[in-house]
Amino acid sequence: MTLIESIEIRKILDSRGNPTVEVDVYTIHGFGRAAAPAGKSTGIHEVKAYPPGGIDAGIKFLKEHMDNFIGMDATMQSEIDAVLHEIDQTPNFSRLGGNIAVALSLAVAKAAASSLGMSLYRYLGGAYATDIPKPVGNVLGGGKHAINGTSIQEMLSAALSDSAQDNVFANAKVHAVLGKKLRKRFPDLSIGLGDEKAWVAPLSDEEAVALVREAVDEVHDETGIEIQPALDFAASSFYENGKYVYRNKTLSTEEQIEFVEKLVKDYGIYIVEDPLHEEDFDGFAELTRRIGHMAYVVGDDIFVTNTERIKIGIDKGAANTVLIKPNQIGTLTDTFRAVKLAKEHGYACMISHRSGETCDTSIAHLGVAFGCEFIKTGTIGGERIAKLNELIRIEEEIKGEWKW
Ligand code: 2PG
Ligand code: MG
Repeated sequence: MTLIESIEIRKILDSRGNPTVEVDVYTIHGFGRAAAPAGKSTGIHEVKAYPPGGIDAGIKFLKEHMDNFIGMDATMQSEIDAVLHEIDQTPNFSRLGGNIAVALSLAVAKAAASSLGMSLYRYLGGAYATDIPKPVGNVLGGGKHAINGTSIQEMLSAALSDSAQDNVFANAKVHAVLGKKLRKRFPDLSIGLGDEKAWVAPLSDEEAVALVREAVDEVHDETGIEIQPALDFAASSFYENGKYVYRNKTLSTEEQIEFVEKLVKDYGIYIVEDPLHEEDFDGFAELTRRIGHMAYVVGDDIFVTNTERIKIGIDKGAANTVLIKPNQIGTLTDTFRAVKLAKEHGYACMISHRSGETCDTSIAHLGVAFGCEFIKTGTIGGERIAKLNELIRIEEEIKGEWKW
């Protein structure tokens, strides 16, 4: 029933118009399809998305090794993921490509779930996986995701009610309210959207943070839902020669820590991601000492969903939350191990999309299955709402079963 009969791989478009991979896995009684996303502000320690010859070379490599997977049991996820490592034979998927590995790995899990007649979140998480992560959505930004935006890559809205549906709508409302504010402030400019459909406007970082705080508060007043602002600095992308180079200022590490601390205190920032560059475990630890009691300090590029790097962070007290991106590490099993390690040490987890996406909904299921506290996956846009709407469906299914 769950034996793999055949696998297909193809190139499809992602939300930036670039090629990405989609994998189909057929079992005797089931089918799973998954596509890989693509990062732009990628961490240097992520696995390689594709081998040196690019996406086509990766697809060719998988096709040459496809026989290894045929006849395997799709429910033996860790064995399948071990075969992905075996055929690649490098520590960072530089022959197969992590994006190809992750698409296959996720498609296998979906095929297994489908063969058993189960939803992916239920198959992976079991009967008690009933908590829905709080959605955190990008509403204003810049960095590598937009031309002429803020230096801070993402300013986000985190809606925190008990209803995933209300939260999803609240974040979308913050996006809309912010749009109106920007049009009023810049009547003669056409305000654009970045890669994740967050607004892009000629504001300084401080002005932008203040505006997001205002929008969040307005939507809170209107809906009664608790909503807090969040930031993803993606600080590695503007770290040059030991300094943080903003459009209007250049900061040393100590000054950057002070700046982040001040923003958190002045604007009640609830979540701060990648406030320092990806090798600065000590800086992360110092900042966590200062603000860890009042904010989630999230490691993305510094941890890259990699247990070896998360371990270093745990030992040093760097951050208190791990960003989880399956394609940073290449397989579902490695992703699960990262979540497990984080949770064992009291770290929270935020599962995340990438800036280049497809309509694949896997991360909505993984977020519930793995008990992640947060899911970061935008507020609007087809490839973002695919996941948000899936979250609403999952919530409906869970609430239908759990009447108390
Ligand atoms: C991030 C992500 C997603 P990218 O930095 O957290 O928002 O961006 O996919 O470009 O790495
Ligand atoms: Mg990030």
